[in-house]
Amino acid sequence: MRNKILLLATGGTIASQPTQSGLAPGLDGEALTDMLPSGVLSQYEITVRDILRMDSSNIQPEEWQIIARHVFDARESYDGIVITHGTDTMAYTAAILSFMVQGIDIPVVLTGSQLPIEHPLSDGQENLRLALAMATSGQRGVFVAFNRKVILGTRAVKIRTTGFDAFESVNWPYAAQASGGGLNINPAALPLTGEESCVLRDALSPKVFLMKLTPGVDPEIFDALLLMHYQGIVIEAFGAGGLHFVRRDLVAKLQRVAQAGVTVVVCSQCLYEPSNFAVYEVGRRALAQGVLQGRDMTTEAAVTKLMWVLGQTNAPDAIRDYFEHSVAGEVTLP
Ligand code: ASN
Repeated sequence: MRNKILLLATGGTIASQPTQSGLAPGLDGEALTDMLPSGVLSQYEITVRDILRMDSSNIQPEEWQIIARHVFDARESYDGIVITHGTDTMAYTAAILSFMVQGIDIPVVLTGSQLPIEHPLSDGQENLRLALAMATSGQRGVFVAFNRKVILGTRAVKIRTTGFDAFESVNWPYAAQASGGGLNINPAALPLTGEESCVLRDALSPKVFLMKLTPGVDPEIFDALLLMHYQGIVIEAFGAGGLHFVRRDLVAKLQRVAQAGVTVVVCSQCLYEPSNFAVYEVGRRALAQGVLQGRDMTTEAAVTKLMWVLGQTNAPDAIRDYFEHSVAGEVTLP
């Protein structure tokens, strides 16, 4: 029996065509699957649904909720779901979906390409084939399939603007890799899942700001964020975990931010390895203000997790508890 796959098309470069104003998504999901060889297509029973037609730079929390709803509603009717999506914000969509449909018991696989699928050198067909293979693997969870590698949805980061090797699995092994031996799944890289059934938890707060520190940044920038009613701030701090308090005292400002009820999560500007703000004085002083540690989370996972957590609760203890647990494989705890 052929595997039943739902393909949710959302646009992106894979579906793009040249227009007078530049590349823009034009192809629907049917046109994407038509680009695959008939021998590949004959192995699946694919249902196509065009849910968005956007460059992923335009995909925002409202679109995440649309995608999550489609995934949730379809989960019992298909063996797997493939989502074609632009690469630019695919890692954010993959991370937030991992939180919103946690516990889903089929594979949900995002893919796209660096060149439009109609381009003679496109990576689109290959990525789509990989996504279809992963979608029939029976492995539960949300994944990104790209360039013969499959990455857990909460660990993907886009690292290249044009190279076909556009995504990396950060601080986590690949969930699967395609080779001459077929699709090799790495069970150790799959999310730990309980037996709980999947519930759609798509509430979130879009009022989360990401701040990348630069030496000498003026602490008053936080006052502006308070005035704009931000509820959460992710700080990409320096190295293993530090921020400046000499002359420009970010630590004192964090105290004000905490008093205003804003949740702050600190992580590192370094892409690889965990941060630990308990090591240096410049980090410990921040921790003393009640900030939460992002540890080895990617920025994409930290930002979307904070948005999602703030949609679930506004109780400080409950928020802290979420950050002391892994919801969908996004963090390695000590
Ligand atoms: N701008 C495109 C997008 O994210 C980039 C891509 O898909 N390669 O929609």
